[in-house]
Amino acid sequence: MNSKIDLMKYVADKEDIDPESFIIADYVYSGRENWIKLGAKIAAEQSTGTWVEVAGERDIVERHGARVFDGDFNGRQGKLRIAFPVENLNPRDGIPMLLSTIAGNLFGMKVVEKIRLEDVHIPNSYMKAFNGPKYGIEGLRKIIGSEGRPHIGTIIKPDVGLPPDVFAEYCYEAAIGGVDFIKDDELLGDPAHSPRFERLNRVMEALDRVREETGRTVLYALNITTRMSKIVEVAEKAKEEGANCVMINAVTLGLSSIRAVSETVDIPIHVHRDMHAAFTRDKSHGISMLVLAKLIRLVGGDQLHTGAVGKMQGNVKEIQEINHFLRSEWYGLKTTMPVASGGIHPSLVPANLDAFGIDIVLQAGGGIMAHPMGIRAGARAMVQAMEASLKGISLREYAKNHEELKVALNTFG
Ligand code: CAP
Ligand code: MG
Repeated sequence: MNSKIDLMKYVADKEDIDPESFIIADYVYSGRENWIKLGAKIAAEQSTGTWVEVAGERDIVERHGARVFDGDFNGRQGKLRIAFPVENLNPRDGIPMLLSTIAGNLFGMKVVEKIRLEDVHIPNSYMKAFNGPKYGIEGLRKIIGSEGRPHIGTIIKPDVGLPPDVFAEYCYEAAIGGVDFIKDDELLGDPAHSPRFERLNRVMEALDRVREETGRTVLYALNITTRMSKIVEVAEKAKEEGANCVMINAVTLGLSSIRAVSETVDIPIHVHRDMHAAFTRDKSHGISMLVLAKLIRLVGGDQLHTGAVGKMQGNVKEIQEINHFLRSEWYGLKTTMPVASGGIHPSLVPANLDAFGIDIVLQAGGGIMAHPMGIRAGARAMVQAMEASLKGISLREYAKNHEELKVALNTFG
């Protein structure tokens, strides 16, 4: 950056930052630059500056320049906080422009060695343009008719390849076995072997049978992930065809897709986060899952995968922090129901409930679909593991009177 412009124009004292007028982003970094100099360079690049001073910059930096205003540095690692003028953004442009501002070029700047966006604080003046989740934990519990327990979910496996009639039969078995929630795998969209709306019709017929036979409503999240220009049309058609929930692969499609659907169609939105680990996993460079969770709640995600004690990489403390945020009061927005998924089976139910509490979807794909006694038994085993955990009874003890659980424990360990 040309030293002619005084980099100090992009530095402020904490006292000068009115949280109501700025979007504040918290970063951690590693490198050799002191936090003030590095922060100023990033603030410039992410607002009114570039590598060389340009005409007019001095006149507008006061009003439109981002500012680093806090931080520390130990010679190798550091933290910095940057305030971005909220008036640089129009909330109607939403998440794409917000991410370009707080998580754009900065990741590729030569002066940056490694940096991670850890958290973002959004003022009400920006937030009020967003509706947040339509349903949230309370709304989902009302549909299912649950209280005081987690929801049990499953993912129909094999992930892809099943014809709609077989897929729907598996849904029937899982639902009769006691799951509250069934989803398509993130890999199942609208392939020739399973046309999305034929699959939807078959599954909803099966779940209607379950409601007639048991009185229970079971949610089925149809994966509507498609190209951006079609997402609302597909969501509208899903609702018209009787869907009671839809799923969006939000990272691959783009977070704004959730807002587009949420603002147009009255239906719970289950958010899959595949590809997130490309930038959330490395704790030294990328974007935290907490930031992703905040933005997904903001745009209307009713359920969100946040991690589990299971097969996927994840830090329990970090997951607890994210789940706490999703369930907490935030500018009056409804909550988002966390989903614990990925390698879960009955033996892992106690550990997940101990770690994450009951306001959660405990989701098992293989952990239900691979049960030796069949899918219905697999669902029953998950429900029995939940019942035992909530009663404070050991799974082995409970399994003495519950065959499906006993077989699951012996099979999955
Ligand atoms: C789980 C799952 C989900 C993972 C995603 C899978 O299936 O369908 O995609 O939960 O991970 O394909 O792995 P299993 P996360 O229950 O058979 O593992 O929830 O961490 O986003
Ligand atoms: Mg999957």
